[in-house]
Amino acid sequence: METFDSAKVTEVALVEAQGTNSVSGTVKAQEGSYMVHFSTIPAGQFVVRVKGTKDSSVFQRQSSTSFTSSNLTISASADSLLTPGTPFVVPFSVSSAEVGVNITIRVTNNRGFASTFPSVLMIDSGNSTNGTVTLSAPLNTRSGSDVTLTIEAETPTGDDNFVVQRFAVFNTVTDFSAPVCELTGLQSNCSTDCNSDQWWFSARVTDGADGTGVNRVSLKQGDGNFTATKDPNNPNITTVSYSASCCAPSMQLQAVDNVGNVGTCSFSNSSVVTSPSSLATGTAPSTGLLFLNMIILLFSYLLK
Ligand SMILES: [Ca+2]
Repeated sequence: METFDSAKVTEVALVEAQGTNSVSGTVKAQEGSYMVHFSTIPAGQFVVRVKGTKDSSVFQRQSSTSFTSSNLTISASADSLLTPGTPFVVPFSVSSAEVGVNITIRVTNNRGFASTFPSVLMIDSGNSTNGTVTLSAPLNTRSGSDVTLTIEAETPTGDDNFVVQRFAVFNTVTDFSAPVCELTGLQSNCSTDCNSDQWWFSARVTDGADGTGVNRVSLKQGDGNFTATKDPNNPNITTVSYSASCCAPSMQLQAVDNVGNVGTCSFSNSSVVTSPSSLATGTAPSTGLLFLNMIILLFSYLLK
């Protein structure tokens, strides 16, 4: 164990993760480090607790990683800060008393971030082998949150062990709002025979003044004729138009900004509804739109 400046380690114990039993070790100070000897180690998972003194006050630390007694060991180390949008590489090392065996690797994280890793590692000579886990956090992951990564290794005979690492998320992106939709035109001449009639609308999709911009707009629900084009005069605006049979009076579109915030907007031949996910900077329907809706409602009422 490495020393810290003026700190003095007085007690090191292995504490059962599930339970209260602990095993104290014999601490022996060596040059710049401490050697701790344990006569036995707990069965199952345990953590390492260190007590000592620093500047005449008492301190206590506990390992964030739990261990299990096993012939297989796994260790990992990486930067403690993870930046979303940048692949985050966690090198790890597996060693075993057995040689010439395939070690199965399993990797999970509590945030559901995408990860890549070797599913099998071969220990041939030297009793150890290395691998890397690459974690990819979406660009719109908030700063200040953290992620817990678990890397587990298992031998063909069922001997297994794991290492747990926690990383803080640091993000310079501040756009957490989905794009919003604004109705710009609506025509709905739907009679009682919906088969012979069409409805049509146009809308503007924007990501707000502080947004990262609209990346893509797609049809999520509906089988009408859908187009989405970036305004040639203003790249911050995507113009959408949609026409469909009056027998299919509603549709949904999905708009994604440049950091992956997803908004859903719903439109129908009589009104416009935006979902909560795109309401962050949403605009209320304009008076003109309300007036138009009233005419449509009146129109459909008269037709009944
Ligand atoms: Ca945005």
